[in-house]
Order: sequence, then structure tokens, then C-alpha cells
Amino acid sequence: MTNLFDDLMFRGLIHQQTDEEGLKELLEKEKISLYSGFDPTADSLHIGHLLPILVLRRFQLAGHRPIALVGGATGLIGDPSGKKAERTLNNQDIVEEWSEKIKHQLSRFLDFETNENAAVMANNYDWIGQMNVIEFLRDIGKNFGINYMLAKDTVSSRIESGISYTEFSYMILQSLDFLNLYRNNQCKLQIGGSDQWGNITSGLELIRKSEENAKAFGLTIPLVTKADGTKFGKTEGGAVWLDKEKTSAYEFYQFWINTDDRDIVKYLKYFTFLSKEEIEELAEKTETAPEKREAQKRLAEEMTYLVHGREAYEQAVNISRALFSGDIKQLTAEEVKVGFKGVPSLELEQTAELSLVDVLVQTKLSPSKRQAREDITNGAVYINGERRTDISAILSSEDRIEGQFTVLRRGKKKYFLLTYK
Ligand code: 383
Repeated sequence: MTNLFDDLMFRGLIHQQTDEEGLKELLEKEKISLYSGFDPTADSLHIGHLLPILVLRRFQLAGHRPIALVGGATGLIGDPSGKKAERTLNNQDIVEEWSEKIKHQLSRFLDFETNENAAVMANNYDWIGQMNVIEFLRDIGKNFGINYMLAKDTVSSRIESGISYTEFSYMILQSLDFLNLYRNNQCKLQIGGSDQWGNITSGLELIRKSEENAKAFGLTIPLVTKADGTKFGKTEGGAVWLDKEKTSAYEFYQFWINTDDRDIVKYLKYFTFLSKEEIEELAEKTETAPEKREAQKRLAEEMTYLVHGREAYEQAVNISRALFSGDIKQLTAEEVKVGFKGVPSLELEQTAELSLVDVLVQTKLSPSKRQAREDITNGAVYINGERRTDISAILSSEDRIEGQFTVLRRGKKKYFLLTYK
């Protein structure tokens, strides 16, 4: 296997480092512990969290020990990094519930069983939750000069618009985590997105002031950008979540399939564990036969497989194929539900026996009965992917997939879903 550092370089995964030479030397010399933190600000992680998680995994595959930290305490405070406005505070019991979910999600990506360098899960509530104010201000606060804190981007950018003492203090808590993990887990490196640079370096500052001859490091990962200038990880439906109840495996698969040719090589390097050779081969295919979208298919496969597993990946491919070819009949009811999420729908009585003409009008697929008849005779109307040309057709139970859905289509892409009570 290639050297970890060279691999990270090749993939473009390093944005800033506090001491490049020093870290390179350290990684060659010994296996280290490193950490990255995730605040429970929602009930699921999203695609924006993937890069640091996967970098932790890259370190683990190279023999180092990753520590995944859930911010049970910091999630109660709110990181101002990258935020233009003050966050609203979430209730304690909600944050606790979200912490558990996020812990569970994180655990999928790292190996907690392996002998030598098993991953560690940490929650900063364990050491911050019980800390008292006097201890906090005397032992920790004394190490932070106000000028130093005010000079941080995350604070200085908010002086005008306003920042509470609560969010202002956030960096102290994250610094305390680093010091704590440095002392108790021999953790020598913290990684994070580029938005975390300020918090990471203030942690190093605290370690330097608190420990004699301390040597610790910080490394940030670039912000994922898109060639078209829009924000990465957002679709019309909002964020792309890692929880498949929030973003189905099919939607997740589609997200990656839709990657722009101009971004594809970068994303293959960032997100997959494919080798340099495999990536170069896919880059070549994008050059010579972009219409085949081989690289996009491979990226979507790798990612869906990694996040949702084999079965979900196969289901996503099956749905995509059926929607592309129009062969809806071969889908299961579950697949129809997932594949047609967001498509307009209507719930009918179990006993409903409606004429196709009436249904077309009722669902507004056709503007009038006359037009509906014309659409049918013209061959523009499909039921579960099969063309229907009989204007006197009645929709019966045979037109229901597993008794639950009927997929109507008019023309090339106007879909409507009928469900039954
Ligand atoms: C808390 C306590 C620590 C170390 C880190 C934290 C969390 C950190 C933060 N991170 C973001 C988050 O939680 O807010 N203060 O949503 C995101 N991260 C990672 C990465 C990223 C950052 O979880 O850039 C994207 O995913 O660092 O925005 O002791």
C-alpha cells in the first residue's frame, strides 16, 4: 500500500497543516491516535460530514487509531464556525437523543473490533458535563487571552452582527477536548473541515501552554466545491442525509450519479478508496466516452455500498434502471414507494374502480376528458410502464403493484402515483 501521507496528498485531502514536516515524520515513526468531532445538531449526519469520517478511516487503514468524538456537550453550546448568525439552542434531551443516533452512524465507518488499533468512541459530555464554573474559569479560561480569541475568524466575523458569550466560548470547550484526549488517549492530531482551523489551533495553543514539551498537530480537509458554483451536498429536497429514512438509498445513489464530469475525478479521489490506477482509468473513460457515465456509476456504487450496504445499493440500481427504461412492472411495492417519493399522488378507496379517462382528468395528467381520450388513443398513456390504448379501460386491482400502487404516466415524464387506503 502507498504511504498514507502521499495518498492524502494525491487525493487532495489536505487543506492546511500546523506542521507538515513534523507530522510527516511522526507518522513515519509511529502509529498515533487522532480525532475528529461531530456535534449533534440534527438527528443524522449528512454528506458534508463524510470526508472527515473517511479520512479517519484512511488513518485507521494505515494502522493509526481513530477517535470519533460526539459533541454531547459542545452540541449544547453551538459552534459559531462558518455560521453567520447565532444558533438557537436545542433541548438537552433532544441533544442526548441525537448524540446516540450520530454515535450509531459513526460506528459504521470505523472498526471498533480490530486488535491493534481499534477505533474509540468518545463523548465530550463525559468531561465537560460535570465541570464546574470555578474550575473552568481558573484552570482553562486563564490560558485564553481575549485578544487571541477576538482575532479568530469565527469571532471577528461576527463582531458586527453579534455573538453571544456562549458561542464566543465554544473554542475553549473544543480546546479542552483536545487537551483531554492528548492527556488521556495520547491523541496527537485533530482533523476537521477547513471551518475548524480556528478551533483546532486554539486547542494546540492550550496543549502547548498546559503540557511541557508537548507536540501535537492539526490538519484540515478542504471544503468540497462544485464546478457549477452551487453548494455541495444540497439537492432541491435539502441536505443529503446519511440516514436512509431521511434520504433514501435511491436518492443517495442518484445524488452521486448526477455528479458533473468536471467534478468526478476530484470526488473519486476524495470519497472512494479506489486506487490511483483505478481512478486514472475512470478519468480516461470520462474523457473518451462521457455519455456512458462510467465514473459516475462507479462513484455512486462505491458510496451507496459504503453508506447503505449491498442490498440497498442493488435496490437503488434496480429502481434507477426501471425508471430509465420505463419498466415499472418489475419493481416491488417498496421500490415503487422509494422511487416515486415526491411524485404527485392520490389515495383511492380499496374498492375504487375508475375509468382511465376519469383518472387522467382527476389527477390533472390530462386537462379534459376530450384530451384524455386523445392522449390514450395517441399512445401517450402508460400504466405501470405499459402503454394503454383502450379508451374504455377501467383501472382494476390487476393494475396495482402488490395491491398498493398504480403508476400512471403521460408522455415522456409526467408521472402520477395512485395509492389505496
Ligand atoms: C466538537 C468538539 C470537538 C471537536 C469538534 C467538534 C465539532 C466541531 C463542528 N464540526 C462540524 C459539525 O459537528 O462543529 N466544532 O457539524 C463539522 N464536522 C466535520 C468537519 C466539518 C465540520 O463534524 O468541516 C464537516 O464535518 O470538521 O463543519 O472536540
